[in-house]
Amino acid sequence: MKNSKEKIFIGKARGPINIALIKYWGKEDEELIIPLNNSISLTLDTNTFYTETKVTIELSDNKNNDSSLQNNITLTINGKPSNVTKRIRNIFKKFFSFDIPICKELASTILNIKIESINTFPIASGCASSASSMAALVLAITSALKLENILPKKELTKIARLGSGSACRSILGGICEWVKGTGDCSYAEQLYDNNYWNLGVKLIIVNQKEKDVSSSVGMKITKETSELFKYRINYVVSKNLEALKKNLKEKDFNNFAEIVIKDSNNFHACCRDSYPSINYLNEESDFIMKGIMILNKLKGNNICAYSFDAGSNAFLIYEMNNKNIIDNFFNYIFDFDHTEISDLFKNIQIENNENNINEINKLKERRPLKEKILNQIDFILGEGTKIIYE
Ligand code: 2P0
Repeated sequence: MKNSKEKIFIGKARGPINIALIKYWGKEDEELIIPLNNSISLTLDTNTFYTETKVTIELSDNKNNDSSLQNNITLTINGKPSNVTKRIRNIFKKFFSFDIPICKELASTILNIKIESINTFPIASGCASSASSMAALVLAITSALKLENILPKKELTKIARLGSGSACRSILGGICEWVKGTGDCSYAEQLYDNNYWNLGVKLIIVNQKEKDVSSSVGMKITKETSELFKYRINYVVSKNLEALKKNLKEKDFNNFAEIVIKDSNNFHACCRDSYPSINYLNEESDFIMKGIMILNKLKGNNICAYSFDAGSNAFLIYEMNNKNIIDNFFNYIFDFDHTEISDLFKNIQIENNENNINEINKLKERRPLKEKILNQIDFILGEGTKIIYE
């Protein structure tokens, strides 16, 4: 301890969002954040949407050696002071519990800890801000304590889980599974890296407001009240997990998209079935779902999947070679460009006949006001949370 008087520990990391293909909803253990089911997700790139977190750990001047005194932790998000939650404290506690010299040393010291976080997206709008921020925090602490070559990735996913369940999947890149496990042995693992399958993801933002019911509260209500949810946990999820893994292995996009769409639908049906009923979706979400179902039907196979987290913003998933078709189709039905319908059919390679024209024009008549479509962001798969060395 004598030498550490001079020490100051600084680390920085950038964390991505992830979109669940098979959703996590419901906890077996609230405190340890153990889920009721395994989930699978895509980790997105950090070009536009990310959380960047800097952690500074300093020894406190407080001479009082009473170990019951809590460390002084401050948090700012985009420059504004924010609440330091019990979950954040649990993350630090976990780091200080390891049988590693620096961890043991800090565990017996009173510390001043500063967390400075910046994120680039609307908080609490179903854009997984807690996942990217908790993953970034865990890697920033790892870097500050120089533990990146000591703690295995699997351990880091377990720590991130304590901050927010879905954060464990954001630690890793590509396509990940959060394995429910037992006791404290719940972790995420990579199924495939980000180069395995050339998938793109488009996020269509139709709402930036904070959601009425947080995910943590929502999943508790669903678990306690929804009969349909019992069926999801006992039957639907395991069936979807197995099918999705097969589709991933075979890169079978047609069936992959069907499972992704059905799991999103099933999750939102369980929310609706809760008492009181929870609805994360809105009219614009419905329009986007309908649009994708019509596009897939006219194409004769699924080229685009949709998935909605606990929010009304749509995540569209497609193979990159079909990205232009999806762009053209949505630009047309949202009325964002002045394409003639005959040109649209050429662009999206669909037969230009009366039935198809009617179907698309009927859909377009129901389009949301342009100002309801707030933003569209294109992603590819990313590499997971990265330490930033300065
Ligand atoms: C998911 N969601 O798998 C699901 C789908 C939302 C819908 O994980 O209480 O913020 O921190 O563990 O991780 C959102 O829940 O909840 C979420 P906590 P979290 O991505």
